[in-house]
Amino acid sequence: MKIRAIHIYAHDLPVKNPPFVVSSATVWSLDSTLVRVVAEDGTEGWGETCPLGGTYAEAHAAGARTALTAMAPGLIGAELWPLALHRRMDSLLNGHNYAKAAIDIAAHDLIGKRLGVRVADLLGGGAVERVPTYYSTGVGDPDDVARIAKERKAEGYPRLQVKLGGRPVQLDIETLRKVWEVIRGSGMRLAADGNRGWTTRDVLRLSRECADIPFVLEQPCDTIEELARIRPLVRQPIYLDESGVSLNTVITAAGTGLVDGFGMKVTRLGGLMRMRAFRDLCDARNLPHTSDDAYGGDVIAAACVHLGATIRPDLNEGAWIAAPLIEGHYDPKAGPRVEGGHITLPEGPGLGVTPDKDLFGDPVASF
Ligand code: 0XW
Ligand code: MG
Repeated sequence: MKIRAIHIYAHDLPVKNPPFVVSSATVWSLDSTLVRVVAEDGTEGWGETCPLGGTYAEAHAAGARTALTAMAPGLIGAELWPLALHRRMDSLLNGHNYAKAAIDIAAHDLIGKRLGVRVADLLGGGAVERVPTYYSTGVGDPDDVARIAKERKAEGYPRLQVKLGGRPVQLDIETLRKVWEVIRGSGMRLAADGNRGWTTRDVLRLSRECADIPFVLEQPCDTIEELARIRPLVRQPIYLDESGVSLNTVITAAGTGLVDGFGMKVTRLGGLMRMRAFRDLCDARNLPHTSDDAYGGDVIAAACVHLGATIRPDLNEGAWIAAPLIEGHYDPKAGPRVEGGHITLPEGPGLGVTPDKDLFGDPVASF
């Protein structure tokens, strides 16, 4: 199975009820990059990568397209099997996992379509059909966030992630306390995501003043060193998100006991092949984790859901997709959607979604 052609597209994704605010970024619309990979026999696979603006992570939308354009000529005629493909991509460009992820996802989609199996089965199987997700509130006024928490609890979400940070920490403490009043006793799990935005001083205060609330602290500070500093001083479990930039970092974080779990992004690790290895490492160390991406449409959402369906259920913190924040779908019929706090695994083969390519206009580059 070899690659015959690669088409690269740019697509603007406006945020529903903008802006979406996290401590490290405020976004009104997102610049997504899609790839359509065509095999020798004409079978097609889709991939997508969509950074959350320019400041959330070391990922740049136009940079993804430039990296893909640089690699694409060297990928024509390349083997589609993921390991061979990653080795070829690594021989063409160092790093840039978030760009390589789009090709990796398209390869999984294409192989699944060729073989007539779902991506979840390519990733090892054992998939649940109803995949848990979680709701991410955005940084907001404490009463507004508490109202959102109440609504999502009523909808059946098993987990809530409250975005905090980037403002006086007493507002974050007030938000967390108001949310807890609303969800207490419901069984809804709670994460406080600082998105790198707190100083160690602020985390220590928030941890102390919310000591009676069961929640996990997600990526509270910017650096691994700051996380190591607060680690023995807080009572709450710590999850690594933005700093988990590679399997190597994940192995160190898990192996040194730096964290109790992960918020993980498929594109940050370089796609589904690496995400599968990450899932298995977490399984070996009994570390809970998510299967997310920063943003993006139906293609990246389907990739997150397929991987999310295969996570050991007691470790599954949910597959996050941006669908609740986006108007419309690339695939109006099969595009993943959230219902009752869960996402139905798309039916195969491949990712189980067929984007309407007319939505994306002409490719920005074709090889
Ligand atoms: C909730 N997410 C997975 C989506 C947002 O883009 C940020 C992210 C996170 O957990 O940091
Ligand atoms: Mg996070």
